[in-house]
Amino acid sequence: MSGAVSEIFDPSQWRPAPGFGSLTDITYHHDVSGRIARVAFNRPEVRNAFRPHTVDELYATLEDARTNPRIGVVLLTGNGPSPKDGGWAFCSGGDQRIRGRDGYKYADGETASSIDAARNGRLHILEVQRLIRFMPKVVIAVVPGWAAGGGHSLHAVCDLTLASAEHGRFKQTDADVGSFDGGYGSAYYARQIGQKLAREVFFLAREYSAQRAYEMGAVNAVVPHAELESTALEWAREIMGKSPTAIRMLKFAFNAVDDGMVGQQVFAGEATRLAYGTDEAVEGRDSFLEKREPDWSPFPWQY
Ligand code: S0N
Repeated sequence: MSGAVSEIFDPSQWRPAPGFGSLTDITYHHDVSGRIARVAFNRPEVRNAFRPHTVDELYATLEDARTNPRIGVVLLTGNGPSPKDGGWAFCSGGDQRIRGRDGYKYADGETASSIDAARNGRLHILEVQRLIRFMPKVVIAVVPGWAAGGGHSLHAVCDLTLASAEHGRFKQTDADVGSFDGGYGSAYYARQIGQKLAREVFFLAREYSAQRAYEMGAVNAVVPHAELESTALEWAREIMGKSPTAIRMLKFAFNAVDDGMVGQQVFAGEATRLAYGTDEAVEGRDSFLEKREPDWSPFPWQY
């Protein structure tokens, strides 16, 4: 099918997002209404593992979706299947061929003096996690295959997860490869499924089917593989029928209890934005500008 980036991608529903023609590791589309974004890992030959460049593209596309006022839902997924063996993946985390002792093994043509020391060893996938977490839009992990390692953490930080019944697989390999996501990937994940189960997932690094992940509370729905993306679009369209302000405030309210002072700051910032739209706040501003005492008399002490 012309324009297809993945076997279960329907090109009639999507358009390439403008301004992102040179992406290599990620594909980025807007749906035909221009209100839903699809961001996909595009390295199926390595189970959609991310290298630093992948994370750069992931961040840029998600940031574009965040700042597009027409977009309310982002589908985060992985293209597939692998041309090598037909395997499917959402994302298998950090590309272990790139990772070195210092977190960065030189690519072809790079030398110690040619790489940017300021970028050396950084784990900017955590910046992507925060972008998903603090984006005032709904991010749905659409899991067509493996969610492993840092890919498992990404699904955990997304607002919702839909998984392929046939190919969806979940595995937290961090302890197998000497890696650990000590933030949203583990602590917040434990909030989702409970401490005992989360510790099992991390300490034993076993494989879980989509159905088992659903039973554990880590997945919202298990969907026949061929219908995964169309179902995700249906969910997204249903959410797009809701109040943008209500969705934004709800997401930040859900976040606040686990995000400490930052969670309070984000929620309170949105509350202040709403308050600025009231006549009461306008009176406060105008009284200052007009060098007079504010007149609060029209505004009751509501109860
Ligand atoms: C996903 C798994 C379970 C799939 O198993 P399956 O289906 O048996 O396929 P394989 O034969 O294993 O894989 C097919 C081909 O894909 C390659 N590949 C798979 N995953 C990766 C990967 N993460 N990095 C590089 N290559 C990968 C395989 O090598 C194979 O290639 P060929 O055909 O050439 O042999 C299974 O593949 C698996 O367990 N994968 C590893 C999962 C993992 O441990 N990920 C890393 C965990 N940690 C993190 O992600 C944290 C993030 C992070 O630390 C980080 C961030 C940025 C930069 C670097 C890092 C870093 O890791 O330090």
